[in-house]
Amino acid sequence: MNSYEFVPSPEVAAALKAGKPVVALESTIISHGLPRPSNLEVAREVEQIVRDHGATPATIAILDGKVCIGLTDDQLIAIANRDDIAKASSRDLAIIAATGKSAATTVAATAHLAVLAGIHIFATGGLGGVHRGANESFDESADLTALSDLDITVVCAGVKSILDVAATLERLETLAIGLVGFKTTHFPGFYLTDSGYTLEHQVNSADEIAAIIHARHSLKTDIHALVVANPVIKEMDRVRHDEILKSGLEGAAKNGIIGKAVTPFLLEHFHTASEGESLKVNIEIIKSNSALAADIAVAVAK
Ligand code: PSU
Ligand code: MN
Repeated sequence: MNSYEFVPSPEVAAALKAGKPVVALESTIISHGLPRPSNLEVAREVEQIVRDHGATPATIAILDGKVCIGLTDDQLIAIANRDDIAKASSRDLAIIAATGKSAATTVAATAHLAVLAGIHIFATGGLGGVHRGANESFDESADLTALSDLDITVVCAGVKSILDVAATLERLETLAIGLVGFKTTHFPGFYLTDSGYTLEHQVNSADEIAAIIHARHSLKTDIHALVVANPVIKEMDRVRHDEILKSGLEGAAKNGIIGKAVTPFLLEHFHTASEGESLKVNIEIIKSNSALAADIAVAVAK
């Protein structure tokens, strides 16, 4: 017997049953990654973009102990505005669910629940990864280990530029997570179109990615995730970016920010210090990734 409720929304359940394309969307970006009130506007817009591209959006979260695969508008409002929404990685899911609490899900937790629900395409902003100074702090996002174990294709704008990009790329390789650049061989750095690191593989269309997904299945490499790195078109001013990153890292160290608080702290610092420039870029990223994820889901379902 399930001791918790696991409920796809009627829209998502119908799409999955009919074999129609579905795209998973994470909720931590809504609760902890974007400021109010743009977080709710963006969450709604992103769902609409997925629909406009022919797929069904499934924003994933836990509300009052209920595991939700696809949210109603009231539930989106709750994730965006309620003050009791935790940030849940995979390890927190059962604890939040069984104790009747509420949480937004990170990339790791969203991907886990998506696969459990039968959804294999996922759009997010930027993946978590290895933090700068991780050789001492050991701060590496659980996104990486979770994705090494899940059959899912994640569309993202690379990893956040707040991270140690080189170390994250090494970990992606070790963890057998596939990596392709969308129309680029430059690994994107989230707010920046080019992190300075080169990608081995470039793909140019959703159909090409669908072919890779089918081949992954045949070759049984779909036990690990595939990451599609989709660079943002208009990046942040680089000089400003580097200055803000420096002050953000100093602020985090000075204030003793650790664990799951690090990423939200740095993102918030960026949005405030750049007077909204990083926010604009972040919103573009999530919109463009959602559109591409929907195109891929449609191509896979053909
Ligand atoms: N990308 C964004 N905004 C975010 C995140 C990613 O544009 O808020 C979130 C994702 O949920 C990701 C998480 O899984 O940050 C990583 O957190 P951590 O570094 O604590 O693992
Ligand atoms: Mn961390």
